[in-house]
Amino acid sequence: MQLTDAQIAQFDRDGFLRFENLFSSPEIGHIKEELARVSQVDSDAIIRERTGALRTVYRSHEPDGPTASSAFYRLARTPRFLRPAQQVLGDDELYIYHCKANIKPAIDGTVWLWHQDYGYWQHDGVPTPNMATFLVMLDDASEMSGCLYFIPGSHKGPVLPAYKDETTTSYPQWAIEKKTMIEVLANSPKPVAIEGGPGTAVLFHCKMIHGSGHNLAGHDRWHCYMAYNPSKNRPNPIPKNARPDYVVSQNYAPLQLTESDSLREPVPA
Ligand SMILES: O=C(O)CCC(=O)C(=O)O
Repeated sequence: MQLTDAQIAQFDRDGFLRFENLFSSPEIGHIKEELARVSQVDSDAIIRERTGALRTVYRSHEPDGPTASSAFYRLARTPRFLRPAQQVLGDDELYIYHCKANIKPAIDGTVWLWHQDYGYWQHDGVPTPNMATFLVMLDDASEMSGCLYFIPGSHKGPVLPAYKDETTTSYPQWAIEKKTMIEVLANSPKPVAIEGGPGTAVLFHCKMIHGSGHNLAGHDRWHCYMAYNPSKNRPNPIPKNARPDYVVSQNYAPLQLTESDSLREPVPA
């Protein structure tokens, strides 16, 4: 899939682009089956809420490892994701910084405080904020079920002061300081609720200010994320206490665009 000049200009202006029905229902069904399968394994790459409910499943895009899935391997490389990511980052040599599925279960699934992804990734040693993430909705994402909110155009601003929040949820998060965030909200365009149905995809910039609320709905809100980084922008130096490979991948080999766009094709031998 090739973005038009108008789409690239829109990404540059707003910091995100939406793609309705980028994946068909059978494709989403297949990804969900695979995610349900890998989320049963016992692995550090699976993060739980304090209640014990699933929060995040990492690293399903590689050919090996306990959470590996051929559907996610293909999703990372599909031209529907990879080509637009190459275009907005202006670089054909991209690798997956991390792949994760945020489960946000019905009733139990909790908040992601306001943050910028690069607010974490700078601490991982990534030299420049030239990264982008594709999200695909696997369920209905609504305000009730804890959809994301974006502040349009916020990727144009600075990397904001953040603190490591270790109390709000089970997973430590670099969150934007409260005082700063209140000022940002008072002086920015209204946050946009990123609602949509299964198969909707959204590409967003790593400085986009975003967050999401609790899932109050009676159904899960599964989202899958592929974060793309140019190989030349890999963490350098790698910090002494680097986060594990499932969250900050050390496989910097550029992904190859494939002719086949099928998520059912097996991982090559
Ligand atoms: O899945 C969500 O609701 C938010 C996830 C998020 O913002 C992140 O992982 O950086």
